[in-house]
Amino acid sequence: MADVALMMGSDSDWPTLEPVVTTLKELGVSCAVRVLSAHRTPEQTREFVAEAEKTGTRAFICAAGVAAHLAGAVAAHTARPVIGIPVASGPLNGFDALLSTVQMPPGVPVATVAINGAVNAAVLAAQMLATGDAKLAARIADWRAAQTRKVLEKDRKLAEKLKG
Ligand code: RP5
Repeated sequence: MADVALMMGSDSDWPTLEPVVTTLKELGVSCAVRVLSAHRTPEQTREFVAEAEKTGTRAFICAAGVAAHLAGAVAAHTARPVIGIPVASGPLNGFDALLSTVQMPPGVPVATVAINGAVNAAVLAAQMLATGDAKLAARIADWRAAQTRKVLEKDRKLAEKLKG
């Protein structure tokens, strides 16, 4: 049983999506990873969503490029939260995937992050799960505090460099 399922339209999307897995790991959220396509494996996609729901998956992250219908197709099969990542592949560099992912009809939402927005998809999924999990909420707060410290450190280093 994994809390989150990451689904991608092709293994060629994986390098863009690896940060989903590393970020969820940092936050202590378990994740199943599958290559499944809305167009090329429609039946297996539907079956996986049903199985994942049965075994307790609480959110789906779906990533695809070009005619990116995976997130929408998954959202059609589940009432659990679906987060879409448009992937920059193909001649339009992800603009096609962005529109295909974000422009869902009313009643079947896909929470769409930026093109290639792997880290934000993971953080958003964790934040959704954290609404009912105080320990996870605390881990997210720590993670964000670490991020703040990193930015402040960069600010300090740049100021030092400019001083001369
Ligand atoms: C999309 O087509 C995939 O999500 C990928 O971004 C793109 C290219 O797929 P491959 O030809 O590499 O399998 O469905």
